[in-house]
Amino acid sequence: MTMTKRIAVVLLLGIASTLVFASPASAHGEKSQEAFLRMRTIGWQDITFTGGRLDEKGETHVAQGEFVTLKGVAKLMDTWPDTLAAGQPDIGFINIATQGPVVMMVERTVNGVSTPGRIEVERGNFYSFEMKLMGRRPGRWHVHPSFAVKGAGTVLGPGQWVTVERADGGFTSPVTLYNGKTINMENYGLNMVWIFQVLGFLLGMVWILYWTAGKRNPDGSPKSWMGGKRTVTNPAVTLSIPLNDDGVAVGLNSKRDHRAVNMMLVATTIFLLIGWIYQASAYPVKIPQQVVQFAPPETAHDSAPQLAKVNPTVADYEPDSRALTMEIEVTNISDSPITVAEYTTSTLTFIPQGGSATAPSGYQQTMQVSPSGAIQPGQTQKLTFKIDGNSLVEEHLVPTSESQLTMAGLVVFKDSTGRESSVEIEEPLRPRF
Ligand SMILES: [Cu+2]
Repeated sequence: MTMTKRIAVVLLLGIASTLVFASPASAHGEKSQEAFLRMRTIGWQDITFTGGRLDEKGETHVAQGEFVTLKGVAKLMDTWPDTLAAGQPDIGFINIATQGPVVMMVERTVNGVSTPGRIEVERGNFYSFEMKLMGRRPGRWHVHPSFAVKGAGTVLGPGQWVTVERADGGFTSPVTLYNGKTINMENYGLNMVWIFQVLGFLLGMVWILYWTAGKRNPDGSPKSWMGGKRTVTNPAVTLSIPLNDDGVAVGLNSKRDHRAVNMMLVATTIFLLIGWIYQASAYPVKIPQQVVQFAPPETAHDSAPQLAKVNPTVADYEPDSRALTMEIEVTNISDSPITVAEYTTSTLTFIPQGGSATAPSGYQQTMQVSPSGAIQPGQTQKLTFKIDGNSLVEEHLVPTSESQLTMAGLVVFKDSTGRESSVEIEEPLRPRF
């Protein structure tokens, strides 16, 4: 078999194997980041997906064009690791993470303010967000809230399966322009985009083929008008002549090549000129793409009085039984009795038995808190959290093989009047192997 044939067979087998054996991706890298990064960076709380219809598994169904609203609170935690590229995070972006443009972001607010783009962020602050999403591409998708920080990366909160069902007439995305005309964002100007893409591609192909395709006679003369150029077949010569020498003297290029290149230059210039004249006359009114960047106002979460002070003392993970035990000393610094409402870390929310908290159903777990009673004002109490670690294993949140053996997250307390406040905890995980 010749080399070319061999390559062709390999390529064919490759394509065939992806067509036959590959299954659609069921995850999208949400568990690939180190556990300590996901636990120490963003604290997710009260994540809800509303709108559409829930099926018996708790998954959301919407038709194309219908809305689902994703709400929640993200805390940029003080436990943010200094080792992350952005030692002091200052620019953030709250968004969703899912399998491509399957829903459309219709409106996003952060701390009650419309937020089309990125925001200025600060460690220790809370960001209460709301994103209105419109079903776009039919299919079953996993949608997460995400928090990106410039220089560091993106972490994901708990997700929800959202099935977008095909609607009669498909998906349209109407937008009313300044001139009162309504357009469909799904295909607006698409023809022109295609025409310019294809023409530009063809110009590029002419250039590439001119310099590469075709064969030469044994004596080195081209077999056809664009027979294989020596620039490609003689790289040793090409490399040994000076940078600004076109190599006519050594037979690399010819007068004919110069003519051909000049013709391609003229054609490309005319192409760009036509494009420029077309856009200037077809779209006379336009504004540059806008940057809207600001620091969101404070939320009730930022100004809420602290109810408790905590001092974590033990984090112990038993690999065989997968039992996680955490001990924390809690001091009630408020004026009424308090109890633990939840412990939230990365995508998971642990709720004391008999308690209730808001989190997507797939990410809600129970934990045993002992003693279970309320802590009186001024009192310091040692609490033990017992957590079934299977959900941690499932979410790749057991950091036993990482550079930082640590458990972190937010412990949320509530008092008898319903006031809530959260405290960050971070405790080295006692290694046991
Ligand atoms: Cu997911």
